[in-house]
Amino acid sequence: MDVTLVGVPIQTGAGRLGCEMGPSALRIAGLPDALRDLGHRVTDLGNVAPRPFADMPHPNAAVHHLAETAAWIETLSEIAYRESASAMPIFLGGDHALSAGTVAGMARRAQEKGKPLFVLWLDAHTDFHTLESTVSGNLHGTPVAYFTGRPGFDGYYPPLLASVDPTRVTMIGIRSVDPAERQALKGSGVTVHDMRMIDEHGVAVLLRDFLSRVEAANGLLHVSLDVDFLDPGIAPAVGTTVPGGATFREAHLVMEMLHDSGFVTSLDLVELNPFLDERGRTATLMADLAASLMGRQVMDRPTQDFSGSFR
Ligand code: HAR
Ligand code: MN
Ligand code: MN
Ligand code: MN
Repeated sequence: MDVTLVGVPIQTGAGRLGCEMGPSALRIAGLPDALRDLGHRVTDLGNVAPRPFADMPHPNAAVHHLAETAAWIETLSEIAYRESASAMPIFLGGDHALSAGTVAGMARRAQEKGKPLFVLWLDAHTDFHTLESTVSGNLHGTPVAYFTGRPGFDGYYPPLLASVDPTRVTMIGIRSVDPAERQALKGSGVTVHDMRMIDEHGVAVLLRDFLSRVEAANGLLHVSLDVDFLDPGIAPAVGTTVPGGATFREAHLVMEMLHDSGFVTSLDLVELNPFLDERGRTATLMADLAASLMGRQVMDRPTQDFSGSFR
Protein backbone atom coordinates (compact mmCIF):
# COMPACT_ATOMS: atom_id res chain seq x y z
CA MET A 1 0.00 0.00 0.00
CA ASP A 2 1.13 3.60 -0.60
CA VAL A 3 1.40 5.42 2.71
CA THR A 4 2.12 9.11 3.30
CA LEU A 5 3.41 10.14 6.70
CA VAL A 6 2.59 13.71 7.68
CA GLY A 7 4.30 15.17 10.76
CA VAL A 8 1.97 17.59 12.54
CA PRO A 9 3.78 19.37 15.38
CA ILE A 10 0.70 21.19 16.70
CA GLN A 11 0.44 21.74 20.46
CA THR A 12 -1.79 24.83 20.64
CA GLY A 13 -4.87 22.69 21.26
CA ALA A 14 -3.48 21.11 24.42
CA GLY A 15 -3.22 22.52 27.92
CA ARG A 16 0.52 21.95 28.23
CA LEU A 17 3.56 22.04 25.98
CA GLY A 18 5.26 19.02 24.47
CA CYS A 19 3.05 17.55 21.73
CA GLU A 20 5.14 19.36 19.12
CA MET A 21 7.80 16.68 19.75
CA GLY A 22 5.33 13.89 18.96
CA PRO A 23 6.18 13.42 15.27
CA SER A 24 9.91 13.13 16.04
CA ALA A 25 9.30 10.59 18.80
CA LEU A 26 7.11 8.44 16.53
CA ARG A 27 9.83 8.45 13.87
CA ILE A 28 12.57 7.67 16.41
CA ALA A 29 10.42 4.81 17.71
CA GLY A 30 10.82 3.27 14.27
CA LEU A 31 7.42 3.79 12.66
CA PRO A 32 8.61 4.54 9.08
CA ASP A 33 10.86 1.47 8.95
CA ALA A 34 8.25 -0.75 10.57
CA LEU A 35 5.82 0.19 7.80
CA ARG A 36 8.46 -0.38 5.11
CA ASP A 37 9.27 -3.79 6.62
CA LEU A 38 5.60 -4.68 6.19
CA GLY A 39 5.97 -4.00 2.46
CA HIS A 40 4.35 -0.59 2.26
CA ARG A 41 5.71 2.18 0.04
CA VAL A 42 6.24 4.97 2.54
CA THR A 43 6.68 8.65 1.73
CA ASP A 44 7.43 10.91 4.68
CA LEU A 45 6.48 14.52 3.97
CA GLY A 46 8.35 15.59 7.10
CA ASN A 47 6.79 18.07 9.45
CA VAL A 48 4.31 20.52 7.94
CA ALA A 49 3.45 24.04 9.18
CA PRO A 50 0.19 25.99 9.41
CA ARG A 51 -0.71 28.77 6.98
CA PRO A 52 -0.02 32.30 8.29
CA PHE A 53 -2.52 33.58 10.87
CA ALA A 54 -3.46 36.77 12.68
CA ASP A 55 -4.95 37.26 16.13
CA MET A 56 -8.59 36.13 16.50
CA PRO A 57 -10.36 36.90 19.79
CA HIS A 58 -13.38 34.83 20.92
CA PRO A 59 -16.22 35.79 23.30
CA ASN A 60 -15.40 32.71 25.38
CA ALA A 61 -12.34 34.08 27.20
CA ALA A 62 -11.13 30.57 28.11
CA VAL A 63 -10.37 29.79 24.46
CA HIS A 64 -6.67 30.11 23.72
CA HIS A 65 -4.53 29.90 20.56
CA LEU A 66 -7.65 30.01 18.37
CA ALA A 67 -6.06 31.64 15.31
CA GLU A 68 -3.06 29.33 15.20
CA THR A 69 -5.20 26.25 15.75
CA ALA A 70 -7.65 27.32 13.03
CA ALA A 71 -4.73 27.85 10.65
CA TRP A 72 -3.50 24.35 11.36
CA ILE A 73 -6.97 22.93 10.75
CA GLU A 74 -7.29 24.63 7.38
CA THR A 75 -3.83 23.51 6.26
CA LEU A 76 -4.41 19.91 7.41
CA SER A 77 -7.79 19.68 5.75
CA GLU A 78 -6.12 20.51 2.45
CA ILE A 79 -3.27 18.06 3.03
CA ALA A 80 -5.65 15.22 3.98
CA TYR A 81 -7.78 15.85 0.93
CA ARG A 82 -4.78 16.06 -1.41
CA GLU A 83 -2.79 13.10 -0.08
CA SER A 84 -5.77 10.75 0.17
CA ALA A 85 -6.17 10.94 -3.61
CA SER A 86 -3.24 8.58 -4.06
CA ALA A 87 -2.22 7.13 -0.68
CA MET A 88 -3.25 6.38 2.87
CA PRO A 89 -2.27 9.41 4.96
CA ILE A 90 -1.02 8.79 8.49
CA PHE A 91 -0.86 11.94 10.60
CA LEU A 92 1.80 11.98 13.31
CA GLY A 93 0.58 14.37 16.00
CA GLY A 94 0.53 16.69 17.61
CA ASP A 95 -2.51 17.30 19.78
CA HIS A 96 -6.03 16.14 18.91
CA ALA A 97 -7.15 19.52 17.51
CA LEU A 98 -5.44 18.34 14.32
CA SER A 99 -8.27 15.88 13.68
CA ALA A 100 -10.67 18.72 12.98
CA GLY A 101 -8.62 19.25 9.84
CA THR A 102 -7.71 15.70 8.89
CA VAL A 103 -11.27 14.40 9.22
CA ALA A 104 -12.72 17.42 7.40
CA GLY A 105 -10.34 16.74 4.51
CA MET A 106 -11.22 13.05 4.45
CA ALA A 107 -14.94 13.93 4.49
CA ARG A 108 -14.34 15.95 1.33
CA ARG A 109 -12.46 13.04 -0.23
CA ALA A 110 -15.29 10.63 0.63
CA GLN A 111 -17.89 13.01 -0.78
CA GLU A 112 -15.97 13.21 -4.04
CA LYS A 113 -15.84 9.42 -4.22
CA GLY A 114 -19.56 9.23 -3.54
CA LYS A 115 -18.94 7.14 -0.41
CA PRO A 116 -19.84 7.80 3.23
CA LEU A 117 -17.02 8.50 5.70
CA PHE A 118 -17.01 6.60 9.00
CA VAL A 119 -14.88 7.69 11.97
CA LEU A 120 -13.58 5.46 14.76
CA TRP A 121 -12.62 7.66 17.73
CA LEU A 122 -10.34 5.82 20.18
CA ASP A 123 -10.06 8.13 23.17
CA ALA A 124 -10.74 8.59 26.88
CA HIS A 125 -12.56 11.80 25.88
CA THR A 126 -15.36 12.59 23.46
CA ASP A 127 -13.83 15.91 22.25
CA PHE A 128 -17.37 17.15 21.54
CA HIS A 129 -17.10 20.72 22.84
CA THR A 130 -17.84 23.80 20.74
CA LEU A 131 -15.89 27.04 21.07
CA GLU A 132 -18.73 28.27 23.29
CA SER A 133 -19.05 25.25 25.55
CA THR A 134 -15.37 24.50 26.28
CA VAL A 135 -14.48 25.33 29.88
CA SER A 136 -10.76 24.59 29.67
CA GLY A 137 -10.43 26.47 26.38
CA ASN A 138 -8.16 23.65 25.16
CA LEU A 139 -9.20 23.20 21.56
CA HIS A 140 -8.18 19.52 21.41
CA GLY A 141 -11.54 19.07 23.14
CA THR A 142 -13.47 20.30 20.05
CA PRO A 143 -12.68 18.35 16.82
CA VAL A 144 -15.65 15.94 16.79
CA ALA A 145 -18.17 18.75 17.25
CA TYR A 146 -16.58 20.58 14.32
CA PHE A 147 -16.38 17.79 11.77
CA THR A 148 -19.91 16.58 12.53
CA GLY A 149 -21.17 20.05 11.66
CA ARG A 150 -22.31 21.29 15.08
CA PRO A 151 -22.90 25.05 15.07
CA GLY A 152 -20.55 27.29 17.02
CA PHE A 153 -17.48 27.37 14.78
CA ASP A 154 -18.63 29.82 12.09
CA GLY A 155 -16.13 32.55 11.35
CA TYR A 156 -13.45 30.87 13.47
CA TYR A 157 -12.58 27.42 12.14
CA PRO A 158 -12.52 27.12 8.31
CA PRO A 159 -15.93 26.58 6.65
CA LEU A 160 -16.69 22.83 6.47
CA LEU A 161 -16.81 21.73 2.83
CA ALA A 162 -18.18 18.31 3.84
CA SER A 163 -19.26 17.10 7.27
CA VAL A 164 -19.39 13.65 8.84
CA ASP A 165 -22.84 12.27 9.66
CA PRO A 166 -22.76 11.80 13.47
CA THR A 167 -24.41 8.38 13.09
CA ARG A 168 -21.23 7.25 11.35
CA VAL A 169 -19.01 8.19 14.33
CA THR A 170 -18.22 5.52 16.94
CA MET A 171 -16.20 6.25 20.06
CA ILE A 172 -14.50 3.52 22.08
CA GLY A 173 -12.60 3.88 25.37
CA ILE A 174 -14.56 6.84 26.75
CA ARG A 175 -14.25 7.58 30.48
CA SER A 176 -14.10 11.36 30.84
CA VAL A 177 -16.98 13.50 29.53
CA ASP A 178 -17.80 17.09 30.53
CA PRO A 179 -21.46 17.98 31.32
CA ALA A 180 -21.90 20.12 28.18
CA GLU A 181 -20.54 17.30 26.03
CA ARG A 182 -22.82 14.72 27.67
CA GLN A 183 -25.83 16.96 26.99
CA ALA A 184 -24.87 17.52 23.35
CA LEU A 185 -24.12 13.85 22.74
CA LYS A 186 -27.64 12.86 23.80
CA GLY A 187 -29.64 12.41 20.63
CA SER A 188 -26.68 13.41 18.46
CA GLY A 189 -26.49 9.99 16.82
CA VAL A 190 -22.87 9.45 17.85
CA THR A 191 -22.24 5.94 19.22
CA VAL A 192 -20.38 6.17 22.55
CA HIS A 193 -18.90 2.95 23.95
CA ASP A 194 -17.46 3.76 27.36
CA MET A 195 -14.94 1.59 29.22
CA ARG A 196 -17.72 -0.26 30.99
CA MET A 197 -18.99 -1.43 27.59
CA ILE A 198 -15.54 -2.87 26.90
CA ASP A 199 -15.52 -4.56 30.32
CA GLU A 200 -18.95 -6.11 29.81
CA HIS A 201 -18.91 -7.10 26.15
CA GLY A 202 -15.26 -7.13 25.13
CA VAL A 203 -13.88 -4.69 22.61
CA ALA A 204 -14.10 -7.16 19.70
CA VAL A 205 -17.90 -7.33 19.87
CA LEU A 206 -18.21 -3.54 19.83
CA LEU A 207 -15.77 -3.12 16.97
CA ARG A 208 -17.23 -5.93 14.86
CA ASP A 209 -20.62 -4.26 15.04
CA PHE A 210 -19.16 -0.97 13.84
CA LEU A 211 -17.12 -2.60 11.07
CA SER A 212 -20.15 -4.43 9.74
CA ARG A 213 -21.85 -1.04 9.35
CA VAL A 214 -18.87 0.32 7.43
CA GLU A 215 -18.98 -2.74 5.20
CA ALA A 216 -22.72 -2.53 4.56
CA ALA A 217 -22.36 1.11 3.48
CA ASN A 218 -19.14 0.50 1.50
CA GLY A 219 -17.63 3.42 3.38
CA LEU A 220 -14.23 4.97 3.91
CA LEU A 221 -12.90 4.69 7.45
CA HIS A 222 -10.82 7.23 9.35
CA VAL A 223 -9.27 6.07 12.63
CA SER A 224 -8.23 8.61 15.25
CA LEU A 225 -6.07 7.12 18.02
CA ASP A 226 -5.52 9.32 21.08
CA VAL A 227 -2.74 8.14 23.41
CA ASP A 228 -5.11 8.44 26.38
CA PHE A 229 -7.32 5.67 24.92
CA LEU A 230 -4.62 3.48 26.50
CA ASP A 231 -4.27 2.91 30.21
CA PRO A 232 -1.75 5.38 31.71
CA GLY A 233 0.11 2.39 33.18
CA ILE A 234 1.26 1.43 29.68
CA ALA A 235 1.10 4.90 28.06
CA PRO A 236 2.17 7.66 30.45
CA ALA A 237 3.21 10.20 27.76
CA VAL A 238 0.01 12.22 27.56
CA GLY A 239 -1.07 15.44 29.26
CA THR A 240 -4.56 14.17 30.03
CA THR A 241 -4.15 10.71 31.59
CA VAL A 242 -7.35 9.06 32.86
CA PRO A 243 -7.14 5.80 34.85
CA GLY A 244 -8.89 2.68 33.59
CA GLY A 245 -7.97 2.74 29.91
CA ALA A 246 -7.51 0.06 27.27
CA THR A 247 -4.94 -2.65 27.90
CA PHE A 248 -2.05 -3.59 25.63
CA ARG A 249 -3.97 -6.53 24.14
CA GLU A 250 -7.29 -4.70 23.84
CA ALA A 251 -5.58 -1.94 21.87
CA HIS A 252 -3.67 -4.38 19.69
CA LEU A 253 -6.78 -6.43 19.02
CA VAL A 254 -8.55 -3.29 17.80
CA MET A 255 -5.65 -2.60 15.43
CA GLU A 256 -5.48 -6.20 14.20
CA MET A 257 -9.22 -6.28 13.49
CA LEU A 258 -8.99 -2.95 11.69
CA HIS A 259 -6.24 -4.34 9.50
CA ASP A 260 -8.20 -7.48 8.71
CA SER A 261 -11.22 -5.38 7.73
CA GLY A 262 -9.25 -3.62 4.99
CA PHE A 263 -11.44 -0.52 5.39
CA VAL A 264 -9.05 1.98 6.98
CA THR A 265 -8.19 4.81 4.58
CA SER A 266 -6.57 7.33 6.98
CA LEU A 267 -5.16 7.44 10.50
CA ASP A 268 -4.28 9.98 13.20
CA LEU A 269 -1.79 9.18 15.98
CA VAL A 270 -2.32 12.00 18.46
CA GLU A 271 -1.62 13.50 21.88
CA LEU A 272 1.81 11.91 22.34
CA ASN A 273 3.78 14.21 24.64
CA PRO A 274 7.36 12.85 24.65
CA PHE A 275 8.30 15.26 27.47
CA LEU A 276 6.15 13.09 29.75
CA ASP A 277 7.36 9.72 28.47
CA GLU A 278 9.44 7.10 30.27
CA ARG A 279 12.37 5.95 28.14
CA GLY A 280 10.25 6.21 24.98
CA ARG A 281 7.82 3.47 25.96
CA THR A 282 4.67 5.34 24.92
CA ALA A 283 6.12 6.38 21.57
CA THR A 284 7.23 2.80 20.99
CA LEU A 285 3.78 1.47 21.87
CA MET A 286 2.05 3.94 19.54
CA ALA A 287 4.39 2.97 16.67
CA ASP A 288 3.77 -0.69 17.50
CA LEU A 289 -0.01 -0.19 17.41
CA ALA A 290 0.24 1.58 14.06
CA ALA A 291 2.29 -1.36 12.73
CA SER A 292 -0.46 -3.74 13.87
CA LEU A 293 -3.07 -1.66 12.09
CA MET A 294 -0.91 -1.79 8.97
CA GLY A 295 -0.57 -5.55 8.98
CA ARG A 296 1.93 -6.74 11.54
CA GLN A 297 0.68 -10.07 12.91
CA VAL A 298 1.00 -11.01 16.55
CA MET A 299 3.34 -13.90 15.59
CA ASP A 300 5.59 -11.50 13.66
CA ARG A 301 6.35 -9.12 16.49
CA PRO A 302 10.09 -8.51 16.80
CA THR A 303 11.77 -10.41 19.63
CA GLN A 304 13.95 -7.43 20.36
CA ASP A 305 13.20 -3.76 20.21
CA PHE A 306 15.70 -1.76 18.19
CA SER A 307 13.81 1.50 18.48
CA GLY A 308 16.05 4.49 18.38
CA SER A 309 19.07 2.61 17.04
CA PHE A 310 20.77 3.28 13.73
CA ARG A 311 20.85 0.49 11.19
N1 HAR B 1 -13.11 17.65 27.96
C1 HAR B 1 -11.92 18.20 28.52
C2 HAR B 1 -11.67 19.62 28.01
O1 HAR B 1 -12.33 20.09 27.12
C3 HAR B 1 -10.73 17.33 28.21
C4 HAR B 1 -10.39 17.25 26.76
C5 HAR B 1 -9.14 16.48 26.62
N2 HAR B 1 -8.99 16.14 25.28
C6 HAR B 1 -7.94 15.46 24.89
N3 HAR B 1 -8.14 14.77 23.82
N4 HAR B 1 -6.94 15.33 25.57
O2 HAR B 1 -9.08 13.79 23.96
O3 HAR B 1 -10.79 20.25 28.50
MN1 MN C 1 0.67 30.64 24.78
MN1 MN D 1 -8.77 13.27 22.09
MN1 MN E 1 -8.19 12.17 25.06
